[in-house]
Amino acid sequence: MARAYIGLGSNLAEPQRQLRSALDAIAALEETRLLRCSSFYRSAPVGPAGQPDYINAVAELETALAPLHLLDRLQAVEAAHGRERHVRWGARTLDLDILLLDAQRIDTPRLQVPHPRMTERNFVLVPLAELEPDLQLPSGESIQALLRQCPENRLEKI
Ligand code: PH2
Ligand code: MG
Ligand code: MG
Repeated sequence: MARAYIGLGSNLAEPQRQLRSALDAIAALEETRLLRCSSFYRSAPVGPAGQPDYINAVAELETALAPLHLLDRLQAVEAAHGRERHVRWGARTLDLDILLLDAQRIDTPRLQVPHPRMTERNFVLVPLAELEPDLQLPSGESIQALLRQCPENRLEKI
């Protein structure tokens, strides 16, 4: 079994409802156990201007699915929540990102783990640190050090 941390984000169609529904869908995945979820956070959008605020959270899973199978299942959950892929970093009903898979490093066109932009995003680091305040990334960096270096972005626990 691998321990996985998944970033959840939504800024359309009742974002909190999207995240709750996504957690139900993740809990129902085969060979996977949903262990915990962080608080929900409201965050200012990073990316194109003029989009609504996001709701973000991080969930902790245990899974026997291979990394690309987990990605397939998470993308199916996104699609079932009306996710459409138009604008990079544009508004979305549901985004599920694999942040970490144990200490694995994966670098393929479809999947990069750790998530390549997670260290610059306080809407990822803050909920992740809520779950795992002593976490070390595969790079050896501690989450507390990353949090200190991370750009400020409006973030509020709900
Ligand atoms: N996701 C993005 C782009 N920008 N901004 C916030 N605040 N939260 C997100 O989850 C987010 C974003 C692309 O995945
Ligand atoms: Mg994302
Ligand atoms: Mg994504």
